Amino acid sequence: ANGITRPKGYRVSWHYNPSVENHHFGQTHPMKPWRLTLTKSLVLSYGMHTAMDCYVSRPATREEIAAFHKDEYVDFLSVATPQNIYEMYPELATGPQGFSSHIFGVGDDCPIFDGLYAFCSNYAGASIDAARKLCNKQSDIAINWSGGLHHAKKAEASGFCYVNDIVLAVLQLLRHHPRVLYVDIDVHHGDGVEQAFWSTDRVMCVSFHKYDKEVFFPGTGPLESTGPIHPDNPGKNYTINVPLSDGIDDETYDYLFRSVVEPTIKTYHPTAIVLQCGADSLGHDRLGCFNLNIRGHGNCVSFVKSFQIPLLVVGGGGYTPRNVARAWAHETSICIGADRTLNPQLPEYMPHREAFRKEGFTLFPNLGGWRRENTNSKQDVEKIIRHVRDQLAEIRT
Ligand code: ZL4
Ligand code: CA
Ligand code: ZN
Repeated sequence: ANGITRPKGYRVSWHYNPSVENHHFGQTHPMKPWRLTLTKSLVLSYGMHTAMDCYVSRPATREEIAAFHKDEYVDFLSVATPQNIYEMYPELATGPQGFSSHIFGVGDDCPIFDGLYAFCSNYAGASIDAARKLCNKQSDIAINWSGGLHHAKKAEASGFCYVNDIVLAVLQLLRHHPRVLYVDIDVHHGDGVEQAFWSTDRVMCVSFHKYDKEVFFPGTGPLESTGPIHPDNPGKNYTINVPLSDGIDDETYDYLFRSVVEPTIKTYHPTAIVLQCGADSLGHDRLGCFNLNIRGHGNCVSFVKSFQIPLLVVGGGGYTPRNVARAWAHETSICIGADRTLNPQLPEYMPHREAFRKEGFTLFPNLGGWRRENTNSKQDVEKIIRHVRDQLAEIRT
């Protein structure tokens, strides 16, 4: 009745534990788990769940989290509460306005909130479950919109990320897959994933991001940062960074994305791909500075999907909740092959429909041409493409 059919010939799974919605970083903190509630609302109201294998994911175990994170850090995350944190670390009480401490990265960006460990283990468990579905070939595309927290380090929370579910999922994929490609379209640099796999040629990391050292978080990811310098290090040239300036539009992004990702896949021959779909690269994002529309963002998913390589799709940033939900619902429809049949007007009856009133209840509001113009010149773009082409020539064996 809703026009959604199961995809013929391939399987899509959706991994989610609604308990992640119950956690709050704090009143004015930009990270709102509410965006996940809205995403779920759209996915279910469009009837897209009928085209996927839907799993309520289980929390990641301590051991699974410790596959990447340091034991002391996992211990810390599992016991820290807003009540005991100042007793354990009195230094935290004296931090200045806008700080990040040296105590496992805790601070304004990464506060200790009630149920923090349950939140972390649940979003991480969903990514690990999704990776397992790909490994045992029960899914061709596995989706976890609550994951994609790419900044978390081995023993440090960073940029709203505590546990790096992407690294954990990639480690799972590496048990069965010789080469994993990681592609990151969040407006921020995927530094945590890059750092974790810096010295290996079994994972190739590609991040597109706004780059302005010392001004835009996290300040890493220049074009020249391509892996270890030492010629004997296997990771040399297995990192690709695409630094961008404000205001990039759909057309420029699409051209650049295709020009980087296609030769990367054709050179590296990944046997699995992880796509981080951070929605803060959309126009009108509270923290972002790009001008992408929902369709422009979604074109990246369509393009990666077209290679028909086992694909793990995760969320990430995204700070204007209604647009995050629009983007991830649209991208779910791309994964199940229903993007052409989905009604661009939102379902008449659905939970939280009012949240979408401002742009007139459409899935595709105009998010371009906002706040800032495109400051990425044709020359900047061509320079990036040449640099990537030369870099890939180095790894061709
Ligand atoms: C906030 O209003 O650039 C945190 C963070 C908390 C509530 C009240 C505290 C007020 C904006 C951001 C003081 C806040 C000062 N509250 C925050 C260098 C900074 C130090 C911390 O999408 N201050 C750090 C992180 C980035 C910095 C971006 C993106 C994650 C992802 C994947 C992470 N950190 C300067 C900022 C607020 C806050 C308002 C904020 N933090 C905006 N940008 C940052 O890539 C999920
Ligand atoms: Ca990125
Ligand atoms: Zn981001």
